[in-house]
Amino acid sequence: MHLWKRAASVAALVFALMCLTVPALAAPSHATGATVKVGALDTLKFTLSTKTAHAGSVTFVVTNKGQLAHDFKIAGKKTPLLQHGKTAKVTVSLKKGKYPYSCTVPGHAAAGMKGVFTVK
Ligand SMILES: [Cu+2]
Repeated sequence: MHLWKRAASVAALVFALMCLTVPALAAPSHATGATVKVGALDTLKFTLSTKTAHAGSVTFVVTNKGQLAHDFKIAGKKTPLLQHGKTAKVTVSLKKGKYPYSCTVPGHAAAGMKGVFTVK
């Protein structure tokens, strides 16, 4: 009786661990590529949901959370100029390396609206 209870709780623990680890293991195997959420702010900064990805297709979903117009440029591609509240996607195929990104509105990158995205 006591042993059975113990076995049951171990099984429950193993199941709980599997639930935690399986999505983490499954994520990189998706061939569809990574998605990065980008927020453009009037403080002339970008927020990125992650600054790293594995090599392959990476889609940047860029939302302008500011009042000013902003865009997002990376690896030779960029979103249209986004007005307040607008969202656009840019998908690039990236190899291992470092990719600078920036806002191309004059003065914005110089003021800090830029960064580096790392592909592993
Ligand atoms: Cu900008």
